[in-house]
Amino acid sequence: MGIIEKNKALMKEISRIAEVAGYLWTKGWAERNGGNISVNVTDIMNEKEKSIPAISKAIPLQEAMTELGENIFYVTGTGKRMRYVACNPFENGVLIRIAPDGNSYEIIAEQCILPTSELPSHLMMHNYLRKIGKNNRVVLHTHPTDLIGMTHNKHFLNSQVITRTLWSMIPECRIIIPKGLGIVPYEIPGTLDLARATIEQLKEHDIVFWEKHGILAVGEDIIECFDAIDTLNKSAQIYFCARLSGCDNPSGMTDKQLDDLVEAFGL
Ligand code: 2HA
Ligand code: ZN
Repeated sequence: MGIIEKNKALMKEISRIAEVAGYLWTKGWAERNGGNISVNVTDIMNEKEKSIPAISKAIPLQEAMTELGENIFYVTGTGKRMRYVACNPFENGVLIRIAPDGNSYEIIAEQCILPTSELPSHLMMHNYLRKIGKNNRVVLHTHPTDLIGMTHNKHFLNSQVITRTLWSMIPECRIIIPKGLGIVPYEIPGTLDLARATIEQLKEHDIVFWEKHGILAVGEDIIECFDAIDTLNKSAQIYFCARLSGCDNPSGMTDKQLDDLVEAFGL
């Protein structure tokens, strides 16, 4: 057994990532290689584990990740499918270590698989969140069908409008996503422009829509990130069901009903 596999906390975290990858696939949100996950696991590794020899050469990053020097991340692999991450997280993802100066990274386990094409944008987000003092260890990106469908409607490409609509479909949504949603107009996937626009939205939100593409959530815990997206998608489904039931423009819960939740749950 390798040094990495002996770390029970790390293995538990990797199995939680695999659990969520399985949910993304069974939900139908992870066609082919859709979606990607990165989790900062530095805090659950000891010094010896953190300094294991690299299995790749240093791979340069386009921008220095000054806040992430020597940090270690589990990241899903480029072109890898969530349904396979679910059963074999180390054959479909890697542990990477950022160089002390933040200018490059190297792969340290288990196999030399290249990380997701969205790695630069994930790292930019981790770097930004660390800079502002947040302990958001997780960046989760996926393609939830119902939510993406809503971003095809121009009316919903407004943070306040889509937040109000989804909040008002079911009380849990107001409670579980208290900061609402950010919106990023369409950008080419995997680009730093998409990352920069997302970071702007992360100043006020933990969940950001990418128009006609998908959703990105940041947080401390991967299961909670999944739960938040799942709750939002459920709200979107209720919106569509309300329309199918004959209500052309479901108004949802009233402002007063939403405000009462803020008071009742101390949001
Ligand atoms: O990893 O979802 O946005 C595939 C994607 C890119
Ligand atoms: Zn995507």
